[in-house]
Amino acid sequence: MLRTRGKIMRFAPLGAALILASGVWSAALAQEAAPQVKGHEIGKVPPYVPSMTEMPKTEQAGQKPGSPQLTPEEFAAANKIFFERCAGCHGVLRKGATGKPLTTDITKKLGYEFLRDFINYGSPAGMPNWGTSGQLTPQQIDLMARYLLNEPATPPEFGMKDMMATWKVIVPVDQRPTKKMNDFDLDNIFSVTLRDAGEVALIDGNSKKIVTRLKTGYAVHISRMSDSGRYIYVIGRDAKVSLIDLWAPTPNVVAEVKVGAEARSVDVSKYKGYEDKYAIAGDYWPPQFVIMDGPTLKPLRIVSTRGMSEDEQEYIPESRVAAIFASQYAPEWYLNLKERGVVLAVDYSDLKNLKLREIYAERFLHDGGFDRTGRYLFSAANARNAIAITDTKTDKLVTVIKSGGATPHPGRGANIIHPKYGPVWVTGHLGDETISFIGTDPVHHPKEAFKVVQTVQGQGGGDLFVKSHPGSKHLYVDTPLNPEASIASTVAVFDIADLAQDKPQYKVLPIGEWSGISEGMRRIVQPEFNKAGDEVWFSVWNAKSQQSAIVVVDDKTLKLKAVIKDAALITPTGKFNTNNTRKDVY
Ligand code: DHE
Repeated sequence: MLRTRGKIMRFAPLGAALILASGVWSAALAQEAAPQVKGHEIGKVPPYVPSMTEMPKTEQAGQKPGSPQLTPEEFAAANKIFFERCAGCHGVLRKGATGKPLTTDITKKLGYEFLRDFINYGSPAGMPNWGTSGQLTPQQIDLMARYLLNEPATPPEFGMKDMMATWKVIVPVDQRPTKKMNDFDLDNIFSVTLRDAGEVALIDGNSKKIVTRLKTGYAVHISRMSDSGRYIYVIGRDAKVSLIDLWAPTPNVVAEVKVGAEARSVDVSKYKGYEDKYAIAGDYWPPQFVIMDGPTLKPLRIVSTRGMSEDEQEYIPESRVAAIFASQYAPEWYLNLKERGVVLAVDYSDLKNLKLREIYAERFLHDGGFDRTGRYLFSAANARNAIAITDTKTDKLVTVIKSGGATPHPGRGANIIHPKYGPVWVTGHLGDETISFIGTDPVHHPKEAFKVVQTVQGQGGGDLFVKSHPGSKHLYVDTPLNPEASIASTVAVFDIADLAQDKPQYKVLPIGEWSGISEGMRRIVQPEFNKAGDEVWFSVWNAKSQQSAIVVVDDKTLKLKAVIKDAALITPTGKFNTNNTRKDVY
């Protein structure tokens, strides 16, 4: 199937999750929104809507006169719904992030009826229709509207004592193998997130067989590799970090620790002399990061990320740690601090006298990746439709540019050599069909450097990840969150040479159909190359109760190569090839 231009699919409901609350959730908006509330129907809430999947223990805030009274049982029930369904967008403290602020000065102005209807029907700007989609009952909606008229509850902090209470070394370092004890090609293992099973499956990239499945954190999210390639660090949304030893006869979890109530990111020290020494995890709640001993996960140093926003320089009590990147130039990590819009450089060479450098970038930073040289870091401020570029050699912001589309969502992005513009870093967009190419080479392509040099159209909105490989002549663009099943279950592939044209064609790979699965949305998510760069793996992501799979495509011929199916492959999403993750190949 060839298409010149994708169907333009504005991506209202899901883009919601990442649409910025631009400060004040004003009365004007409320008035405008009210008539649209009724009759606005959207599909089931998609899996991308952020959620606090594990409810932190919270105290009921003091009820003020004039606020609807909630019994302790009602408060507990409402709190659970809020943390599971709402806090990811609106923030734990309800100050707004990707969703509108819901502090009582605002909710009281909006009033009970407006809140009730808004929760019920959702909004075209992205609030899910919790009532009409059948996910919340009318009683629950009534409860949530009353809950929002009360002061927010603050979940507790999570300091060293709490962490130490959860820290377990399952196999002490001196009882671990001193050499590799198996025959697996450890450079070509895929650590596959089985999201709703709270497990990762390690799949041998050569035989395509499941080596083992390991219990990890709840709603497990990403895997990262130690610099030596021996250990995999996995983080769950419940902030549990699991350390997997690939040298064991059958790779196993050798240590674990819970570093907060909610987290999304983990990484390792990669600078010369610090290989495998430290790990770092970034929390959503409490807003902080934790530096751990690499081989045991013993928490060593916790740093709060609360502080001032980069723009108005107002205090932000909830500034979540989104993506983390390890520098090759210095013993440093770069952290995207979401709500503050700060790229934080953390120098790990001296944990006692920790050096932090705050780079003011753009608010609502989320994911991102390096250019192919590893020098320039591209961080997506998705709710601001912007990309902040940091020079990790000089530790300075290069610039912030508009991404060219709505809600950039690169994952790590993709690096290709553009036939006209030289080395470029690529991002797709959650909110529309735009794929943007940004020049990355100020030496040989100074005119193009750090500018969007081209935008092309893919299949539609709902893209999460783009991917290429130095050995590939293709660029893959997924669209798992597009509401149309025909787009969500397929992937667009551009021939890089065709980008020389103004309107390059792309091929559509029917991955969902190739999987042989006929049920469900068959969302195709996260292209990932094998070590050799000649195969691309795609997850066919269905609901927990349905069959899912991994489909492997031959990168040269774009033909189906293999389908990996197993009853245990429950909701596979991210797949982290050990070599490519370790060496930042994307
Ligand atoms: Fe992710 C990366 C946060 C939902 C799959 N996701 C990231 C990163 C962040 C993030 C901050 C970058 C980490 C890094 O590089 O250090 N993700 C969030 C959320 O806050 C969000 C929107 C909502 C939530 O409640 O968690 C969210 N993410 C999802 C999903 O629903 C996905 C599609 C399926 C899943 O397994 O949860 C998903 N996120 C991924 C993947 C990556 C990722 C596969 C890593 C991409 C890579 O190539 O490195």
